[in-house]
Amino acid sequence: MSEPVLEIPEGWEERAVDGWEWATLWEAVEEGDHGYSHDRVQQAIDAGIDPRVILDDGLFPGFNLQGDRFSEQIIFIPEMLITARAMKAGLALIRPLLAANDEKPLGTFIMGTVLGDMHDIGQSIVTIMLENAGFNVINLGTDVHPDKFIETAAEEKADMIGFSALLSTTVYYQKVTIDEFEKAGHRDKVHILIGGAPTTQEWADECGADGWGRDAMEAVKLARRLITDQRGAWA
Ligand code: B12
Repeated sequence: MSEPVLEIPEGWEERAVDGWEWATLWEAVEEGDHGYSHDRVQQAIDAGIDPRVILDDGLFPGFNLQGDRFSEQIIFIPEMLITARAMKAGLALIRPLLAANDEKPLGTFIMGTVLGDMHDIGQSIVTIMLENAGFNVINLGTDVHPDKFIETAAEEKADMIGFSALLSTTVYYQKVTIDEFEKAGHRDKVHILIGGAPTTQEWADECGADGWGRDAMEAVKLARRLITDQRGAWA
């Protein structure tokens, strides 16, 4: 077992502004200081730093360091949770900037983490990127029951749905939820995308999804490609 180290993003100085430093934010996210994380991200926004740069260079290094420690069982749920909270305090400020888009939405996308799974950082980032790309995204949060996905998709006449899962035990619910759409007679009305670290293209094929996104950028590319193919109409 190797001790995880902070991975400093290469070339971060060129992407920030003169005299800027990220070290205090890396440390704040690592230590779960959500108040500082919020304030430092606000300062970065005020200084005119690109929100994507704030996410990648400012917020992720400390989060990834703690994530690696969590995976190695050097830290446990309480520490990981406070780091996640600090990450989300920063994400909340970046979100409206990335999503500022007044044009007619490309389509309605329902996003959620499947039943039994509480992980939401990855799907929140995908949500932000989809909003930024022009989708109207309704995020149902975590631990979402298949019925809730179906009910919301019907209410909102969704074009696309995304199921996130981070646990090898919950990826199964991606298939269960897809099967429930089939049983309810709605499967042909929506494009279904899946994602989350343990998922693969093979799993997407096996569980009957229309696509798999390795990361947020791929999710956006996929959604933009699929939206051009109209599905059956909602009643
Ligand atoms: C943060 C975290 C937590 C936090 C979650 C906080 C939160 N609000 O999300 C807390 C502490 C609550 C937690 C709890 C647990 N966790 Co946890 N957690 C993690 C950790 C460190 C990071 C996950 C993360 O946010 N990654 C960063 C994001 C950006 O990546 P991502 O989610 O993969 O998302 C990207 C892509 O996958 C994709 N994507 C994601 N969703 C979607 C959806 C669609 C539609 C598309 C197209 C793409 C897409 O785009 C995203 C952005 O690029 C990982 C380990 C790791 N280093 O990954 C473990 C990890 C996922 N957890 C794990 C475990 C075991 C647990 C617990 C069971 C621990 C326990 N003993 O109780 C509980 C389960 C609770 C539950 N029922 O869900 C294991 C899972 C092992 C497995 N294979 O099943 C991991 C891998 C750690 C490990 N190695 O042991 N965890």
